[in-house]
Amino acid sequence: MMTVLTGGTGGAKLIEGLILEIDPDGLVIVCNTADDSVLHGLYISPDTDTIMYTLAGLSDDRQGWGIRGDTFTVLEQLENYGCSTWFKLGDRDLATHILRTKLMRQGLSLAQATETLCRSLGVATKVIPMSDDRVETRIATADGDISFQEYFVKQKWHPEVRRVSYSGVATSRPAPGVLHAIREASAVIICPSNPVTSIGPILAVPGVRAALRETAAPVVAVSPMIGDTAISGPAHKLMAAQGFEASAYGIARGYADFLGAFVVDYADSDLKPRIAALGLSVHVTSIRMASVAEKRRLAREVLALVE
Ligand code: GDP
Ligand code: FO1
Repeated sequence: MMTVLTGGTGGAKLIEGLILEIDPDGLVIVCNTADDSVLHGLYISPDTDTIMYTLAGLSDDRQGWGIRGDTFTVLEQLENYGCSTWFKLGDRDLATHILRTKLMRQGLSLAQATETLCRSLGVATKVIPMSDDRVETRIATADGDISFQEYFVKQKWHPEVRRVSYSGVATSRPAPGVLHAIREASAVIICPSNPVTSIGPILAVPGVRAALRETAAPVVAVSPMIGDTAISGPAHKLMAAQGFEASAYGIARGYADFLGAFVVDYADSDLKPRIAALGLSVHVTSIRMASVAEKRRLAREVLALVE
C-alpha cells in the first residue's frame, strides 16, 4: 500500500500519472480539507472532489477542478435570485455537494460520506479526508481575516497576506485510517501541492507529522515550485508570508524532518547541494505536467525513487 498526501489541482496531476502506472487499489489518498466551505447551505470539499473526479475519469483537466462538460444552469438561477455566485458550481458538481450534505445531515462523518461518493463513482482507490473535524485555512490580510476560497477564488489571490492559520486544527483528530496509512505504507508520496494551504494543514493535524517521522516507509515529495514562483497559484506568496524562503529549498526545509527524497526541476539543479545538506536525496528532472505523458513519466520517476 502506498500513501499519498495531496491538495487538489497539482496533486491530481501526479495522481493521474500514478494510477496509470500502478494498481489504483494499492493507493490510499489523504486529502486536505482545510479549503472546505459551506456555500448555498451545501458542504463543499474542493480538494477531495478534485481527487475523486480525477480517479473517476470525470475531471475537467483544463481548469483543474469540477466535472468535464458541466453546465451552470442552477448557478444562473441562483444569480437571478441575487445570490452570490463567485464560486462556480456546475450542475453535476452540485449533485455531489447535495448528496454529501444530505449524508452528513443523516449523521455520516465526512470520511464516510466520501467513501459513499467514491463507491458510487466506481473509484477503487481509498480517498480519506485528513480529518472529520472542521479545520479552516484563514488568510489574514490588511482588511481582516478571510477564508481560503474568498482569498483564492473571490479575490483572485490579490490581497497582501500577513499570515495563514488553520483554525480548529489543534483540537482536530486525523480521520480513521490516516495514521495507519502513513505508518503501514510501503511508501509515502507528498504531491506537488501548495505547501502552505494543502500539505501544511494535513501536517498540522495532531499525529500526522509524528507518523511521517516514525514510518519505516520511504517518504518522497515533488516540488510545486520552479525558481521563486509556484507553477500555478499563490504558493510562493503564502510561503513568504509564513517566513519560508519561496523556493524548492524552502519547501525541502519545511519537510526535512520526515522527508527522504525531494524531486526538483532541472531549472533548480543549483539548489541540489543546499537541499542535500538538509540530509535529503535530491532527484532532478522535469516537474511540469502539461500532458498525460508528462504526468505518467513523473509518476514513474517518483515510483522508481521509492521502489
Ligand atoms: P489546490 O488545492 O487546488 O491548490 O491544489 P494543490 O495544492 O494540489 O496544487 C497546487 C500546486 O500545484 C501549486 O503550488 C502549483 O505550483 C502546483 N502545480 C501545478 N501544476 C503543476 C505541475 O505541472 N507540476 C508540478 N510539479 N506542480 C504543479
Ligand atoms: N476555483 C476557481 O478558481 N474558481 C471557481 O469558481 C472554482 C469553483 C470550484 C467549484 C468546485 C470545486 O470543487 C472547486 C472549485 N474551484 C474553483 C477550485 C478550488 O476551489 C481550488 O482550486 C482549491 O480549493 C484550491 O485548493
